[in-house]
Amino acid sequence: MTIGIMGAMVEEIEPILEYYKEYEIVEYASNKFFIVQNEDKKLVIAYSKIGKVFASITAVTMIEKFGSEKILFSGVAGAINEQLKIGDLIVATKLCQHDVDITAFGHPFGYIPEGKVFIEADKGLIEIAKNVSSDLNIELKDGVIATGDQFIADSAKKEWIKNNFHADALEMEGASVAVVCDSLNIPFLILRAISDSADMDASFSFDEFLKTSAKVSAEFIISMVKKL
Ligand code: OS5
Repeated sequence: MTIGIMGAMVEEIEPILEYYKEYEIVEYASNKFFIVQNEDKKLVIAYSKIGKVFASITAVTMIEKFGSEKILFSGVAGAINEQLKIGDLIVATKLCQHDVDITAFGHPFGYIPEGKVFIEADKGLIEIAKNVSSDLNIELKDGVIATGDQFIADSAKKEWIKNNFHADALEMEGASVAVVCDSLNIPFLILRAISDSADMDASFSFDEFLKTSAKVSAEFIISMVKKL
């Protein structure tokens, strides 16, 4: 089985590459893909670069060029739900694009004709994540993740996203990976560990906790791969 594992920033995949140690590097579409042969599984690991467009390119490439049959995303996120603290893990049950706005034509925020506001993640992969969390006694929350091409560092913007989409966390790539995988019928899971609270302190918190929170998420993904 071929599994795609992606992050947006190098810090989000570095702990995974350090764990597997040996890989072949294939350069394609202005990106590097790290290929690991792990017993019976082939892993295709990459960081996309930040945002929905780069994440979409990477997800499509993992599927169409490298034959990934499942996609796992590992990274960090800003918390919306006040119960989510720095380092806490959240797996997306469904994802939306908070920056899509064609409301001038009477559509709801986040809606594109012939698309959907929310895309559900694969229930089987979420179930495996829950089993890993209980086996390892690691707390794993689930909830709605909102994605947009904006680093949110403003309580009013965060509140708007919370009220419109009932989102628990926000980031800049997950929903685009969801759109790609949903369109191509590929099961996917979006896992994030909290790096900040998307408020006025977000950039400082992000800089402080990017590496540690990214590692929390990456280590969980490594445990999940063993169960696939
Ligand atoms: O990938 C982006 C989304 N990530 C999740 C996230 C988030 N998203 C939105 N709002 C928040 N409050 C969020 N908290 C966590 C994280 C990431 C955010 S964008 C960070 C950009 C930081 C940066 N800019 N330049 N560099 C780093 C240096 C650099 C230089 C060369 C190559 C790459 C990076």
